[in-house]
Amino acid sequence: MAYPKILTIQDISCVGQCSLTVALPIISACGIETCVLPSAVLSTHTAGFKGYTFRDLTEDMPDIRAHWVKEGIAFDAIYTGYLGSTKQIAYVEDILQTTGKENCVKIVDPAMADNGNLYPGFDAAFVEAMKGLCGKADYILPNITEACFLTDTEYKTEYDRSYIDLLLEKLSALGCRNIIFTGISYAPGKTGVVVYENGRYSYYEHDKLPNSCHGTGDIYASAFVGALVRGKTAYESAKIAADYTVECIKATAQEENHWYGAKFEPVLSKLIGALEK
Ligand code: PXL
Repeated sequence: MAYPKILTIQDISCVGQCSLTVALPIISACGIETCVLPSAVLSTHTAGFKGYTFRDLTEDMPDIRAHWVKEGIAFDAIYTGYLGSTKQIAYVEDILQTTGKENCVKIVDPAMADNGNLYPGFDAAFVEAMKGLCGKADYILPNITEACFLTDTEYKTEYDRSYIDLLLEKLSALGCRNIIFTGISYAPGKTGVVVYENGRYSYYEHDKLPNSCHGTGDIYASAFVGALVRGKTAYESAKIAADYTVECIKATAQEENHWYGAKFEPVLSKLIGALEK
């Protein structure tokens, strides 16, 4: 791709270092023109802040899509994250179908759950709709909780390879060809990412840091998308994104007042450096 143009659809959490405030700078830093479609505007993200505002932008989507189609605007890749409503998922499917160039790469991060629970505001109907969206993607990036909701499987914190294989099989049955399965830990002190491409399994393992930060799923997915659209393989992109996310968590360590997100900005140069290799 000469000068790729990507669309990312996810919320603006005005404060909180997640979603669009992470995806836009990270993908832009990868040298890619990044267009945005906000799914909702929140005063903060929903994980830890109380009393946040939530402006649902679902009903703006059809007109925005229609304008783009009229203008002949089309994207080389479309990457979706946190979406604002169940109804919106149908509009997003329409956007995937009508605003992607030929061979448009479709990446869906089913950002809806973590640590065994759905995020506030999501319900079974949202999960059902998300299963359909995942089936239309070239790549999905679930964590274990999201994989369990998408496949009606019991959530476990202790597991072995057979549990992960079962989840991969069930996710494939939704129609997802390539699965980037994040936060998979087979050994104490280690974690990693499974890259499952057309039934082929590979695994990139790295140290698990003692601290964890909110928003690292969005950092990971954005870096993965940036590397993939820059022409790296899925495995290389998964590795680059994992190494970058580790750097972001390290940069945030020992900061009690920075519990709401990860300091991804000071280490952006490391991501850019990895892309040049
Ligand atoms: O990082 C995922 C995310 C995105 N957007 C909003 C969220 C969350 C996770 O809690 O609340 C609004």
